[in-house]
Amino acid sequence: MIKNEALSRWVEEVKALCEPDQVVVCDGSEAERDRLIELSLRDGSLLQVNPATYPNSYFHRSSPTDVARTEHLTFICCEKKDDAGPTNNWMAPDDARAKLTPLFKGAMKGRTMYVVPYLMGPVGSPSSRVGVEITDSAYVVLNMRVMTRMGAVAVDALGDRADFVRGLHSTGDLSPERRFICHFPETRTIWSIGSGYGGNALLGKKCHALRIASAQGRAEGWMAEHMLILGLTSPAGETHYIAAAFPSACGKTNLAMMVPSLPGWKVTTVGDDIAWLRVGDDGRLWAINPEAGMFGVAPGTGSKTNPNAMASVKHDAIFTNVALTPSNEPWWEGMDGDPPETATDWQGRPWTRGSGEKAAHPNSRFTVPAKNCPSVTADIDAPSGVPISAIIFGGRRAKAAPLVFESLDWQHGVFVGATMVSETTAAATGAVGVPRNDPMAMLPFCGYNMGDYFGHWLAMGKKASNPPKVFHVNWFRTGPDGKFLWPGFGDNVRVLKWITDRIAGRAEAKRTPVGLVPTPSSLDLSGLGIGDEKLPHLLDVDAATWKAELELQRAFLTKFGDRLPKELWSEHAALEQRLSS
Ligand code: GTP
Ligand code: SPV
Ligand code: MN
Repeated sequence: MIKNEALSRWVEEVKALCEPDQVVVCDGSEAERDRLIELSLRDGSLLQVNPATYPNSYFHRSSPTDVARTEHLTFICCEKKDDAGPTNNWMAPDDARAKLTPLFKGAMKGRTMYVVPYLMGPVGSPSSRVGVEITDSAYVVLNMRVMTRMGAVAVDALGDRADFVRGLHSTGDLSPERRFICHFPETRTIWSIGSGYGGNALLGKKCHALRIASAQGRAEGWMAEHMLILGLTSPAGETHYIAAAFPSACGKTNLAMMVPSLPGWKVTTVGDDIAWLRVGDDGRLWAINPEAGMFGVAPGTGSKTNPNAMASVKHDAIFTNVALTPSNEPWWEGMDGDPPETATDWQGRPWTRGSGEKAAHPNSRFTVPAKNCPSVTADIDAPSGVPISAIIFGGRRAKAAPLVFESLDWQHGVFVGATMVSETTAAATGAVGVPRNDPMAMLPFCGYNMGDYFGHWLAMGKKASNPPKVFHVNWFRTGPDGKFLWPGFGDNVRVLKWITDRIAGRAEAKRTPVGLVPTPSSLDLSGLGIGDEKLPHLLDVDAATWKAELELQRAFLTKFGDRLPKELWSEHAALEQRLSS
């Protein structure tokens, strides 16, 4: 059944280890989907949501202790600890295998072992890569077939080569005590056990397309980044592609499919979470989206904030840990209209409006094919990808970072990305709202030493004769009342407009120590009514705040010792100088 020899050998090895009752090699067909759904409805791992209003859509409730990525249980297992660097958890490969082998031994007894070949990236693209995930979860297979190009198409792309990424996954007993997400970048292998949650279990996504791919990209001269990709077309018909790196639950999906509030502007979606970038013959950076679906944050998603996401979830969706209304429709905080009087909460308990409890888990998610999204275009399947005009870094920060600023050049842009800070969110277990360094939004996802990673960014800028301009945004600055100063969502186009105007040399900017911020008149705020009062707060670069920031940056960069490129210390010194002059 499996023609590829290397794959067939590996499947036999895993079978001997995990001892499943049966092995199913997935082909990605509709018939296979129907079978998996039927089976999941029967064992209760899926419920059908109201087929009249949400055709072909299902609901999954996870174990209550398995609702987000677990960064403290995620490891980079390379031979030398220094190669994982100070920001990753490290385990020696032999130790990791010794620890996890007993957990996988017999783990699939009484279960089916699914072999899931998948292609990351457009069919026929030189940038695309093949992986195979072996899993004992039908929910994982159903999600992988949405999130990747799965089955026969991947087998074809692989041919008889042996260089596919090997991902072994078992839900084990779902105990956080026996949960490990281990990455072996040197052998391009992933071992994940004890979780069924997205980023821990859909191994094509964060494990392959970011942690393994970032290491592979460094070796091969390309980049794997936690970035959305969008196309922005002005009323005059000028199109720019923009890639933006924001940490988890900080607005990538929303920006990627935004409906602009400015008349005549149009946004198209290429990707909402991950970008693979390479230097094109023209010296520009070109990006593909390795994924084929979206695994989006549900809470906060409504027709006002994100109409394209609302349209996307109306059919062929999988909902995880949302609430269900009495009419069996999905519901979450921030959805349209009044909350229902009563609902079943994400843990299956009765819920009433006014109980003060959240009905949906803050990290509840929807899984949908990218093609469900009205703003997705054929660009997503373009083998060449799209040429990137601007890279935007962004964080969730109540203070410090202004609405937008432009970096002075590529090297300064790399420094801006490397010193990004953002408040933690529900996308990972642990406290929410705590500011932390999250370089390039890759802190949890870089598969090697981040000092070397910054060096790779600098090298890519040298390799590209025409690199994108680099910006930083912050949609989450708050005023004295603790409320967001910026309306966000569709109004973010006003910032994108300024960015493309800067690229075209049309917009004015004011020099500040951190970079170039818009002059008040260069931002199109027409019809917004936030002008005189809020704008100064939004654009303010406070010297005292940034001097404190400088010390936090120093402490963070020091961690990398001599693995930190000296250029970043030069940028730090230059910022210090600009702040004191
Ligand atoms: P991951 O899938 O975890 O990588 O998240 P993401 O970066 O794609 O974030 P997403 O777009 O799903 O947004 C996360 C949360 O932030 C949601 O609750 C959104 O409603 C909210 N959000 C997104 N954009 C904005 C914005 O411009 N302003 C405000 N105030 N909230 C936003
Ligand atoms: C994130 O946490 O950044 C996500 C969701 O995009 S997950 O796939 O779980 O990583
Ligand atoms: Mn993400």
